[in-house]
Amino acid sequence: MNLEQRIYDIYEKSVDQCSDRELYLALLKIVQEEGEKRQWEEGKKKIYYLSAEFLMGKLLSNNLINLGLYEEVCRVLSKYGKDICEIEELEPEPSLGNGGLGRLAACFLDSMATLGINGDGIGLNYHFGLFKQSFKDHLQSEAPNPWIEPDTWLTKTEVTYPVAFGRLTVYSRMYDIRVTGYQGRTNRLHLFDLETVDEGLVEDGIAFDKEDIKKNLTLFLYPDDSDEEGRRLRIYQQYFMVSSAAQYILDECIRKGSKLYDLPEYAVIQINDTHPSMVIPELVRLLTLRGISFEKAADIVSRTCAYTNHTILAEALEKWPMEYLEEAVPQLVPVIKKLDEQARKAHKDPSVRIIDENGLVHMAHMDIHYGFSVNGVAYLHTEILKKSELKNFYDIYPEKFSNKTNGITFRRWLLHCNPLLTELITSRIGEGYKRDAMELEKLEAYHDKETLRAILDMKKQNKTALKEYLMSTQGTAIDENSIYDIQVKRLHEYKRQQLNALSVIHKYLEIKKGNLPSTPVTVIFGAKAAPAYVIAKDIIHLILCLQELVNNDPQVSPYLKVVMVENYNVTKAEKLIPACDISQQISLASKEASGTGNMKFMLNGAVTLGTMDGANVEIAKLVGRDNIYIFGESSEKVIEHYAKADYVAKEFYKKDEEIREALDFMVGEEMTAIGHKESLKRLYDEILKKDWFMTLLDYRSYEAARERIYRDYEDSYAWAGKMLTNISKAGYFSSDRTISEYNRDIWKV
Ligand code: GLS
Repeated sequence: MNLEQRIYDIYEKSVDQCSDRELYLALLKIVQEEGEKRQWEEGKKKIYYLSAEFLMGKLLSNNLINLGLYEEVCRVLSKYGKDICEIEELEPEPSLGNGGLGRLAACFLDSMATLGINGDGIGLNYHFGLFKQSFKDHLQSEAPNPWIEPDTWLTKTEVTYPVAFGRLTVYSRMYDIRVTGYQGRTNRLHLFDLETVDEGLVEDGIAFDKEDIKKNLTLFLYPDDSDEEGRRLRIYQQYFMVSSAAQYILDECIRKGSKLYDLPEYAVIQINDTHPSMVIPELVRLLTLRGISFEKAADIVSRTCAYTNHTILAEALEKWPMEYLEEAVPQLVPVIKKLDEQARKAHKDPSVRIIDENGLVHMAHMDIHYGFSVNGVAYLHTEILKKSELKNFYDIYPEKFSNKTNGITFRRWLLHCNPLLTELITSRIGEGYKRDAMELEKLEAYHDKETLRAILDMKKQNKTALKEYLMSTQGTAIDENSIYDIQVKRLHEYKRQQLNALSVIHKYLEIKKGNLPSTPVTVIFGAKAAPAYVIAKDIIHLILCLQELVNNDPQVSPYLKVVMVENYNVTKAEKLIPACDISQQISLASKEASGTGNMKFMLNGAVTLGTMDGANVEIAKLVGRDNIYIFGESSEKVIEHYAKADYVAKEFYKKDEEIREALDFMVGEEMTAIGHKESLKRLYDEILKKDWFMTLLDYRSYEAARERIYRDYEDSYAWAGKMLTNISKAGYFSSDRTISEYNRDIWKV
C-alpha cells in the first residue's frame, strides 16, 4: 500500500500539508477500509460476548499494529516530522469500562479476532462512559467523560429493536466498532443506544434525573446505585442491553438458517459477570413467543449460555428485589418464577434457589442453573468457588465448572505500549513470540551482561518518558533515578491502597528520624473511587494529603515522593506500566479474583510485591520465589478468619507500636492541617474498628517484604535478572491462550 498516495487521495494534499487532525481522520479511514476487507462469515457457530463494560482504550495505534501498518505509518509520518503519538493524542479514549472486567472484555475481543474466531461483543453505548476524575481540595471530583465524535470509530447501523419496559416501550439502535485482530479477522463490538437520550440532563458534575429513563438510559456506565432510583436504573440498563442482544442474536441465527431448536449450534452467549444475566429469561420469553414450549425453551437456552464469575465479593453478586423487576420488566417475572420453580423441583437445597425467601432474585444462581458452563478467572479463584462460595452448586453440577485464567493482549500491552522492550526482545529471539507468546521463554537463555544492561536501559528510558509525561499532564516532578513503586487499579478497600498508604507514612516518619533509603522511592498511585463509595474516597483523600505533605517537606522529598495520577485510564496505564519497577498487587488473599494489571506489569519487566491472591499465585509458580516478593496471610487462613469472625484490628493497634504510630499520624496535626478532619477520622475509625479487609493483619509482613524488595533493587544486575525472568515467563498470560482455552472447553467453534 502506498500510504502517501492514500492520504493524498483523501485530502488532495501531501502529508506535510495536512493538520494532525486530518492525518488522524485519514488514518482512521484507512484502518476502517482495511479492516472491512477482513470480514468474512466463518462457520455457523458464533460467540456473543455480553458485557456491561468494554474498556477499549484508544483504537488507532492498536488497529494499525494489528493490520501490519504501524511501522509504515510511523516511517512515513516521521519523514515529514510528524509523530504518531501526537496524532493519537487527538483521539478521545472510549471510557466504556470501570476496571479489570471491562479491560478483559476488550482483550478478549482482540484475541478472538486474532485467532480467527467468529465472535462479537455486545454492550451499551454510554455517552459519558465512566466519569472523568479530577482532584480539587484533595478530593476526587467527577465530571462526564464524553468520547463519541461524529464519523470516527462508531458506525450507526440500521438495526433497531423495540424494548418494552413496564411503563413504556423504547427503541434501541445498534452502533458498531470494528475489531481487527493481529494478522487476523475483523469482528465487531455492537453497542446499543437509545436515540432519545438527552446529554443536557446532566448537571452539576455527574448528577441527573435518574427516573427519566427515556432521556438517561445510556448516559453513564454504573450510575450511582446508592439510592433506590439508581438501582432501578441499573435494571433498566441491563434489560435494555440484553433484550436488544437477544433479539439481535435470534435474528442473526435465523438469517443463517437456524430453526431455533438448534440455536446452540449457532450461538454461544458468554455472560460476563451477572450484569447480562437477564438474557436468560429474555431468551426463554422470546422463544416461547415464537411457539416453543417453556420447557423446551429453557432447555435450548441452557445449552446456549455460559457464565463467567469474576468476583466473590457479595456486593457484586447481584440480587434484585422482585418488586424492582415487576416495575421495570414485568414480562420477565413469570419467566423467572417458572425457572425458579423448575430448579426447586430438581434441587431441594434452599441455598441454590433463584428467588430467596426475601423475594430477592439471585442472578448468578440463574446463570448456573440455566447455563452449561461456569468458569472462574484464575486457579485460586476457581478453587474458592468450588470449595466455598459456590460449593452447593459445584456439588450439583461438577461438570459445569472450569477455570480459565485471565490474560491480556500482548499487542496493546507490549508491542504498542513498550516499543523499546519489543525491539529488545525481537533482537534476541526473533518475531515468533508475537504470534506465540510462549516463545518468550527463549529469553531465559539471555541472562548475559549485555542483555541485562539493555533491559536496565530500556527501563530507564521508559522511566524518563513517564517523568516527562507526568510533568506535562499534571505538573508533577519525579526523578527517573528513583525506584518507581506503582499501585494503579480501581480504588477498593480489598485492594488495600490504605495498606500502601500506611506504609508510606511509616517511611516518611523513618526519613524524618534520619533513616534514609539507599535509593529514593517514588510511590505512584492511580485509582478512581465509585462516586458513592465513601471510604474509597477517604482513601483517595489520604493519598492526596500525603502527596502534599511528603513532596513539600524538604527533609523528606529528596528520598520519597508520592504521586497520585489524575483520571487513571487505559491511556495512562500504557505510560505507567512500561516504566514501573515494583508492581503492587496487595489485595487481601482470596478477594482479588485474578487481577490483570499484575500480568501487564510483569510482561513489562516489573517485579511483583504481592499477596498469594488471584493470578499472583500463578505468577509466583511461574517465576519462582526469587523473582517475586510474597507476603501476607494465606487465603485459607483469611477464609478461616471470616468463618470464625476472630479478626480484631484493634489488637494489632494495641500491641504494635509501628502500626499505632502510622495510624495515629493519619489523624494527627500535620495531616489535619492539610486535609479534612472528618474524612481522615472516618477512615481511621474504619481501619481501627472494622478493617473488613484485614489491613493491619498483613501490615508487618508487607513492611518486611517492601524493605527486602527495596534492598534487592540495589543490585542492578541481579534485579535485571528478575526483570528478564518475569518477562520470559509472561507468555502464559497472553489472552490468546485464555481464549484458546475458552474455545477448546466451552465454545467449541
Ligand atoms: C474483576 C476482578 O475484581 C479482577 O480480579 C479480575 O481480574 C477481573 C477480570 O476477571 O474481574 N471482577 C470485577 O467485578 N471487576 C473486576 O475487575
